[in-house]
Amino acid sequence: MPTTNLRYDWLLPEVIALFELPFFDLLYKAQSVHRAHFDANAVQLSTLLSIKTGGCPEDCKYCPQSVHYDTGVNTHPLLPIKDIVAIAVEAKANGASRFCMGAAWRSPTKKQITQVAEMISAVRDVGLETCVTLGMLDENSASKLSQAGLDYYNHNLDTSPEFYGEIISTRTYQDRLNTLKHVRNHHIKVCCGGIVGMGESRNDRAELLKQLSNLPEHPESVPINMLVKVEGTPSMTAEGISNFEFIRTVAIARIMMPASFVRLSAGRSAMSAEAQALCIMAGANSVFMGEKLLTTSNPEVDVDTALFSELGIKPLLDTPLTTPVISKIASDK
Ligand code: SAM
Ligand code: DTB
Ligand code: SF4
Repeated sequence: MPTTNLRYDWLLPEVIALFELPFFDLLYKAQSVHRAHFDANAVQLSTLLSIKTGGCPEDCKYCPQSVHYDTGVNTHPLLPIKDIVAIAVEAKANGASRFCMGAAWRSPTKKQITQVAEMISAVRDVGLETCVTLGMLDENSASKLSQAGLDYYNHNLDTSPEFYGEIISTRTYQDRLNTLKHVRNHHIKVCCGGIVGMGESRNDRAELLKQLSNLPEHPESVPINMLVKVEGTPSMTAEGISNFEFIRTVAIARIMMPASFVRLSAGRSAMSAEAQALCIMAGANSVFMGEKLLTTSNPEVDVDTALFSELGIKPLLDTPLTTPVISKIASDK
């Protein structure tokens, strides 16, 4: 069992120094940390479903679901529970261990929380872990979701506090931190990360990672999203980052939050198999499996299965080495 002392006191210059390491020194460091905490040949698989799409009143500049931008997204109200269960059953058959449901809301109403609570119970009955991302939560909503048996709540910090105002004006960084606090208070695991490639600087990426790792507890799951550029969103014209810079960001997330699952999240469709393999080598050990994220595309299941098979990677049930590892080989199914 690793005897890691998790750190919550990272300073920005230390994070910048990691970014400035020679690429292979950084990868070696990240792989070493990864191997000390996880099976380096196993990746946790989550499946994502948009249960309510579009029409969101927030103005996140990257998001195709905001009402502020004309993106032609196919909007729909909350899906019926039977449709959700059918998709969850298929996700399980494809090897997913967690089912994540996203709704384009600023903050769910009491009625919406009751509806989502029923969905959580139904998906748990399928035998999957549950994660939802519904926007801002107050204490009461977090409590209701916890009672329904929710495993994870996804709510991202997205970027640094300094760059944040360039991306979102309808809610503050502090609003996000408050939601994370409410989720923690009700013992729901936290899934919290960000997006890169939105025109932010390396300092902003470093500051995002510093904010995440200096939270009172590290998020159990840290999604690192590469911006998916969607026509009609203001971020369409943002200056992106190279795959190497993305891989560095993943590696540093692994080093700073050694016991957390780091998810190679949005953006895989535009990445080569080799770039994805380097992300996994750098310590990414979770992906979204299934051909769609919320509204944009993700690699086909067959393509992912072939890639994981080529790399000798097994699907992992969400269990770090600190407790007995149970990995499931897809071919056992
Ligand atoms: N409305 C909820 C919220 O913002 O908390 C939940 C859904 S929202 C789509 C979840 C996360 O998806 C965002 O915080 C952002 O990090 C990520 N995301 C949204 N659009 C994206 C895009 N075009 N590219 C990459 N990541 C994106
Ligand atoms: C997260 O950090 N990434 C996922 C999930 N949490 C909900 C969402 C990615 C969305 C990509 C754009 C889209 O498909 O609409
Ligand atoms: Fe709404 Fe979430 Fe999209 Fe922001 S990221 S516009 S809150 S759905």
